[in-house]
Amino acid sequence: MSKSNRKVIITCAVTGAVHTPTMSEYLPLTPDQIAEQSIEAVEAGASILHLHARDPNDGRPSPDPALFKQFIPRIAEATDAVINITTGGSTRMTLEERLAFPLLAKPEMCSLNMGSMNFSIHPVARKITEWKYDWEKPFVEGMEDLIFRNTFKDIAYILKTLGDEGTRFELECYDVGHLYNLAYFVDEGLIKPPFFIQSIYGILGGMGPDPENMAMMRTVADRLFGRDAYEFSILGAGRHQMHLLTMGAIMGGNVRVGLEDSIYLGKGVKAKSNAEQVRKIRHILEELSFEIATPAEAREILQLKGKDKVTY
Ligand code: KMH
Ligand code: ZN
Repeated sequence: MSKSNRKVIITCAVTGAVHTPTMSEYLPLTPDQIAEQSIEAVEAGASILHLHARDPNDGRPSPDPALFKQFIPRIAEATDAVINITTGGSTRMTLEERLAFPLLAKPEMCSLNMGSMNFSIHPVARKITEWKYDWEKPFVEGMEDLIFRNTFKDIAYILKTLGDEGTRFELECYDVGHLYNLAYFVDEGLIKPPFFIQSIYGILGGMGPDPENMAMMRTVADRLFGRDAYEFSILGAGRHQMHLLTMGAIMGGNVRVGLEDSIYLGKGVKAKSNAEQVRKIRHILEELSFEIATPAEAREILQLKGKDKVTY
C-alpha cells in the first residue's frame, strides 16, 4: 500500500499495568472481561490489540502465562485482530517474568520498550482516599522509586529471541533518545524495517504531551530511518489522548487508544469500555476523511508473519 493511499491502524491497549481497579470500574480485570472488551474493540475498528494480564481476584498486573491462555486464544478465535503481547509487563516484574508468555506464544507482535526510564503515576495516589484493594495504594505510590528497566542487553535479548521467531515489534519510544537506541539496533543488524514506532507522550518520566515533541519525533525518525522505513504511531496518555492522536494522524501517523493509556472518553467522563474510545477516534478520523486499516491491511503494512505462525 503506497503511503499516499494510506490507511490508519488503530491499536487498542485494553488493560495495561498502570491503572488500578479503584481508578475505573470499567477497567477489564478478569480473563472474561479482557476477552469481551477486546472483541468489542475490534468490532469497533481496532486492528491491533495490545494485551497484558491481571490477576482476576484483585486486578493486580500479572505475567502468569496461565492467565494469558484464558483470553488470548478466545480473542484469536473470535476476531482477526493482530495480537500484540506486552514485553514491558509492569515495572515490578523481572525480565524473565515479562517474557514468560511472549516466548511461549511467539505472537505476531510484541511491545518493546526502547530504553530504561522512570515511569510513574504516583501523584494520582494523592487524590484517592478509598482504595478497592490493599495492594493498590503501595503499588501506585511505590512507582516513585522504581525504574522501568530496558537495558541495551535486555532489548538485544528480546530482539534475538522473539525476533528469531518472526515476531515484530511495537517499538515504544518515550523520548527522542529511544529513536537513537533503535538506530543502534538497526546498525547492529538486530532489527529490519518496517519499524512500527509507537511514540509516547504524557507519561511522567518520558516526553511531555506537547505538540512540538511530536514534530521532533517525526523529524528525527525521518532523519534516522527515512520515512518509507517506518510507520509512525501516537500514544497520548490520560487526557491528552484524543487531541494528540488526531494531530498525529494528520502528520501521517497511526493511533493507539485503550484504557491502558487513558481511563477517559472526554473531559471528566470515564470511558465505559475500550470500544468507546475506539469508536471516538474512528469517528474523528473518518470525519477527517481518513480510512481505517482492517487487521489484514495492518498485517500487510507492518509485514507481520501471520496468525497461523503463532503458538498459543
Ligand atoms: N502503558 C504504556 C505507556 C508495555 O506494555 O510494553 C506502556 C506500555 C509498556 O505499553
Ligand atoms: Zn502495555
